[in-house]
Amino acid sequence: MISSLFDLSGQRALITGGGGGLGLALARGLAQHGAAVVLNGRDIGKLDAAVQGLRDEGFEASAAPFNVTDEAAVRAGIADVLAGGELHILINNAGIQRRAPLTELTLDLWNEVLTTNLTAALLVSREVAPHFLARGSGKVINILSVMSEVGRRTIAPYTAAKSGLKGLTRAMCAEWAEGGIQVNGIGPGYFATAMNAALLADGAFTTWVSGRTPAGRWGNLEELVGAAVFLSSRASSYVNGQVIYVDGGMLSVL
Ligand code: GCO
Repeated sequence: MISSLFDLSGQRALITGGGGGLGLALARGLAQHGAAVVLNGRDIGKLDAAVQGLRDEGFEASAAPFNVTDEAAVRAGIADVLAGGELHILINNAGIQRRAPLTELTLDLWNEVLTTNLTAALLVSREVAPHFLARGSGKVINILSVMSEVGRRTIAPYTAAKSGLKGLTRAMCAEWAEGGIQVNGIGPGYFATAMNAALLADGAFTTWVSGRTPAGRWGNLEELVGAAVFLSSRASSYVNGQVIYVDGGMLSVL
């Protein structure tokens, strides 16, 4: 008898920033393990195309277009998602990258990155958690980064936000674990996403990443799915406040 420990049938997952890249790869992975997925984003055209793509693959998918940085829009957006059915899994994946030296950093750019990469996770989770607590179960997965542990030149806002998100993951664990919610993080290393297009176009940088990573290469998006399914399933019922780094060993070796 095959164990159903990682089976997500009957579960419904909301993925912020789910219209492409890492978010869509995670959504597809959860759908491949039985979950119905709700893709959030701001670009309705992109969302609809992503949803249609998943439906063409035979998966149950829908769109939830709202701005995760806007408190009122989040409240209304989550109300719409919950009106469409039970929610069991929340993946806070929405994120942006802006690169500039600290001495040239504008307050607007700082706030834009901190709001999207950190505050949004709070706004969305704060709306969803009461629903999970009322039922006594739920999964929150925050998408961190190796920048939750280390720094790199020109990306201070991103590094501060992802470091803060690690702390927020623990704070959520502290307050929601006894209510039956597991809150954990996934820390991707370097993956070929639109956010990293400028880096991928830089031969010296891509070579540096491969050389700096014990696995000797960048990650493939589907290599993030295993950690997401584990943290979304019964297999992680006693795992809380943890971070799984999927980074090819980058953080473990000098
Ligand atoms: C950068 C990249 C990184 C990666 C990722 C690594 O500028 O170094 O954008 O931040 O995207 O976060 O974990």
